[in-house]
Amino acid sequence: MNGRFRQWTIQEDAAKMLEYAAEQRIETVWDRLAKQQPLCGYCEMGLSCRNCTMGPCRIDPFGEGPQKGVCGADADVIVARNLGRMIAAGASSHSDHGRDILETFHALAQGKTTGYQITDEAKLFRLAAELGVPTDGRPINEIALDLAEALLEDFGSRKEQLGFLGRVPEVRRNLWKKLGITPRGIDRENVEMLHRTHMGVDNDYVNILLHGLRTGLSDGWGGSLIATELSDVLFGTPTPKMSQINLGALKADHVNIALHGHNPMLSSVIVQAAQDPEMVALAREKGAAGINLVGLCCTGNEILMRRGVPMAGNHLMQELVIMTGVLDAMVVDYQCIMPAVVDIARCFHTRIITTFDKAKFPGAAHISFEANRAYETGKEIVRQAIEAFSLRDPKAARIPVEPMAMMTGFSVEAILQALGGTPEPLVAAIKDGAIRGAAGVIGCNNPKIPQDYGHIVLCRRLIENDILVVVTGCSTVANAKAGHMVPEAADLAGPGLRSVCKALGIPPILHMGSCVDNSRILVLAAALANYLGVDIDQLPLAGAAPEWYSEKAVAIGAYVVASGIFAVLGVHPPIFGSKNVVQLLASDLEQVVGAKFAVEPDPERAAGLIRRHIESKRKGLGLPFVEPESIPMP
Ligand code: SF4
Ligand code: MSK
Repeated sequence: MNGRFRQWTIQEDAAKMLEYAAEQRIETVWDRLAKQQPLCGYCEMGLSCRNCTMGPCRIDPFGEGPQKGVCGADADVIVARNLGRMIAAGASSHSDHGRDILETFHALAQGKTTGYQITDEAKLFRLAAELGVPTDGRPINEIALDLAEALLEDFGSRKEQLGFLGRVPEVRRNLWKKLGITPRGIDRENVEMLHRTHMGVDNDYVNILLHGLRTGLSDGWGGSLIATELSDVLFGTPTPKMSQINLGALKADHVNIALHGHNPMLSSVIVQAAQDPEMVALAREKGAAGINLVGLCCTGNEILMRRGVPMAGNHLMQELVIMTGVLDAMVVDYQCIMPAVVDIARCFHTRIITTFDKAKFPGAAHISFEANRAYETGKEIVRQAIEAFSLRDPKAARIPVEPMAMMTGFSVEAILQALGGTPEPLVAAIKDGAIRGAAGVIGCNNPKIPQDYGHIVLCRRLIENDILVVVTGCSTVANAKAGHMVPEAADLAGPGLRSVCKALGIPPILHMGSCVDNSRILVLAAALANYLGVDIDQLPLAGAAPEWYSEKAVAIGAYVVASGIFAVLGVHPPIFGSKNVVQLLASDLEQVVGAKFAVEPDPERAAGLIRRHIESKRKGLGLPFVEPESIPMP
C-alpha cells in the first residue's frame, strides 16, 4: 500500500481507490482536511463563541489575552454552551429522524401510504401494552393509530416524562428525578438547550451540562428509541443472517444503487421496488444482469440488519464508492452525506438523488419522498438508476477487492432468542468470568484518524480480553472488513468468550444496527440491570466511540453516561479550553450519575481503560475480578 495512504486508511479497498483519486486528481475528504491545516485552536478547545453579534469572541487559553467575551462569559460558560449546542444538534438529528418514522407510521395507521405494512405485529402489541393502549378485540389499525398518537405526545411538552422510561431501572429514574434531568418532551429538551445557551440565560456551566445530559436522554430514551422500535414494527425486527461487506459488494454487470444516510423509510421501499418484475425486466432490457443494492453509513445498517443488503462502506467510503465507475445512483436521505459527493459524481456517470425536502443538495436530482406514494417514488428512483447504467463506460469499472462475509441482525430480541429466551446464560457467563463484561463500540470515521484503525484495534483487544462487543453505525463496517463479524472470529477472542460464541454459533462482535439503534444497547443494559435488580452503573459495561466526528455522537455520549455507562472517546471533544468542564465530565460526573467520560486517542490504551473499568465493576458486584490497577496499560 502506498505509504501516503497508510496514514489515511488501513483498508485495502479504500487505499486502492485513493491511489486512483490521486492519479486522476480527484479531491477527497483527506485532501480537504490537509488544506484546512492548521485548524483553529480556539475552536478546537471550545473557546470561541459566535452566539451573538457583540462578538464573535474568543478566550486566550494561555491567560495573556482576553479571558471574557464581550458579554462577560468566561471559558467555562463558553465551552459548556458550545457543548450543550452540540448535544442539542445531535439529539435533534436523531429525534427528527424518529419523528419522520413516526409520522409515516401514523399515516399508515390511517391507510394513507403505499409500500408500507405492519411487519412485526407482536412488537406492535408489546409497545401498545407498554404505553397503555388497549388492544383486546381492536382492529390493528386502531391500535397503531392510538400508539402513534401516544408517541407523538412524547415530542411535545405536556408530559412529565417520556413514554418508554418504564424500561429504565427504578433506582436510576429516581436519580434522574432528584437531579432534575428526567427527559420530559423530546422537542422540549432541545428547545430548552437552545434557550439556555442564548446570551444571558444559563451562566452556570454545571447547570448547562446537566441539561445537556437531559437533552441526550431525550434522544436515547426518546427520539432514537422511537425510531428503532417503530422501524422494527414497520420493516421487521432484525434476526441473524449472513451478508457481505466492502466495495466488492458492487457488481460490474448489474445496475448498482447505493442507499446512503440514516432513514430506512424510503430505502426499505427501494429494496422492494428493485425486485419489482417491471424494474428487473427494464434493467435486463438495458443490458444489465440485474439490480444490485448496497448500503452506506446507517441507511446501509438499517437494510443490512433487516434485509441482509450488503454494505459498500462506512463514512469515509462515500466518495470512494463513486470512483469505482460502476455506481449508477447514490440515493441519499439525510445525515453524514458529504456535500462533496455531488462534485465527485460529476466526474462519473453516477446520479446523486436526494429524497427529503429537508436535505437538498445543489447539483443533485431531487425526488421528493411522500409516504402516500412511497412505492411509486421507489420505482421512479430505480428507473433513474437504470437510465444512468445505460451511460456507464464499461471500461472504467474498477472494483478493487472481493467482498468479505459478515453476520448481522442482533436486535435485543434476537440476542435473547440466541440465548434461549432469557438473559440467564449471558448473566451466568459474566458471573463466572468467562465473559468479563460487554462494551458498545459505536460511531463514525474521522479523517484525523487512519480510517478504521481505532475501531479495529480497540475491538480486537476487547474480545481478546473476553469482553463481548456490540457495534453499531460505522464501527460495523470497520469490524466486518477486519473479519471480526463471522462466527469463525470466535477464534480471535479470549478463551472464555470464544467458548460462549462457539456454543452459540455467533461472532464475538455483534451487529446491533444503526446510530439510532444505540437505543437497543440501552434497552439491553436496562434489561440486564432489571434482571439482576441493580442499577445500570453497577454493571461491567462500557461504551466507546474511537473515531467519532458527529454532533450525534456527542448526544449519544451524553445519554450513555447519564444512563450510567462509562464512555471513552477517541477524538478530542472541544472542551479542553475549560479545566472545570473537563474536571466535571472526566471525573466529578461519576459522583453524580455513576459514570464519566474519558478521552483516549490510542485504541490500545482505550482497551486497557475499559478492561480496568470492567474489572472494577465486577469487584463492586462481588464477582471474581482481577485487581484493576494490576492490569497493565499499554
Ligand atoms: Fe461574545 Fe458573549 Fe456574544 Fe458569545 S454571547 S459572541 S461570548 S458577547
Ligand atoms: S453513519 S453518525 S458517520 S456512525 Fe450513522 Fe457513521 Fe457516525 Fe454517521
